[in-house]
Amino acid sequence: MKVFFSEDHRLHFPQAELSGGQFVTPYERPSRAEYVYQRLKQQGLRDIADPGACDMAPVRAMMDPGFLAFLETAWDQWKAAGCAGEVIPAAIPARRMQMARPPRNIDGLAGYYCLAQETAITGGTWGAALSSMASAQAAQRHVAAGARSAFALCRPPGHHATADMYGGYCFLNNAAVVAQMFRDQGAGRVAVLDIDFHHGNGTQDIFYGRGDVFFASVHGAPEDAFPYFLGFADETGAGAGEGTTANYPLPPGTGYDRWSGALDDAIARIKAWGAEALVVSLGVDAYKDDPISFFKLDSPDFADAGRRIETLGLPTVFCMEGGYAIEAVGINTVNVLEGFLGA
Ligand code: 6XA
Ligand code: ZN
Repeated sequence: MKVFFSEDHRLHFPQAELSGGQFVTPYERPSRAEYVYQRLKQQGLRDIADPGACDMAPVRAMMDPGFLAFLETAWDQWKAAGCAGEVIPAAIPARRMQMARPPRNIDGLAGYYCLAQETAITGGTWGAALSSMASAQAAQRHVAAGARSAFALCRPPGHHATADMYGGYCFLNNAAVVAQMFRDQGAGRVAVLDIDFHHGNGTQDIFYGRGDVFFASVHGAPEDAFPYFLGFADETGAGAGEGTTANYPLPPGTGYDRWSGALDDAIARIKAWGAEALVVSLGVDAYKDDPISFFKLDSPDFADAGRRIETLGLPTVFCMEGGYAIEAVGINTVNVLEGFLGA
């Protein structure tokens, strides 16, 4: 399986993440990607290429122009306003406030485009987000050219980002752009299968009203887990998209038996629906020792999950999402890929 990976992910490493009322070193840190990279090489997955530049056309076609301009200039605006630290807005529009008027003030503007305040923007964030997207796009092109599968070692991750909001460590939704690229190139029906511990609210939101992209997610129940406000089982799509969203929220302590039952159901739904290409949002934070999650998967379970995903028989792009048990992130991620490959 060919891997796409850009060293530019290192450009994004905020000093601070807001967690439990404290600023801590971000869980989403560069060493995560380094561990995956090392493990890939160790296991003989050595066909690793730099993706080159991000193609902005599919990004611009999907994302809100004001949001993209904000991400690109947020750091400079923040510095110009005399702010000393990293970009973390104080206020986010809440119930009954105006959503149609982006503020001029950069603190207000950041709040306008933010969905969760743990995620800081730095001078390197935009470049890293573009490099992450570039890896996803290169993986998609590789599969579109005939390969059965490819792995985009994306960092920062993407599945929480909507067309106009960042947060949950995500800025640009890599998986959503990959799905749309398959559609643009002629696939009639594309599925996104999100196995990250957290609900892929951004991907769901982008495709919620559409009948051509199926979104399935197995995740920590929103009553108990970030992103808290989306990912319930009764969210099934709207309008033309009715029936093309499938959520499997699961409670604290969920182990592989129950988790894999949900995965099997999601796979069956995708198969019955008739997807022609598959994008996997590959987070490994369902791992038992993940510091911010509450499922109980063990390392061999990830290989088994990869085997099950393979049974769909579809052209498949894997996009890296979360996973924070640093050393195990490499093992668990590569286990999914090896399971898929039947290794
Ligand atoms: C921050 C939780 C962010 C979760 C990020 C993640 N309070 N998403 O791993 O998949
Ligand atoms: Zn996650």
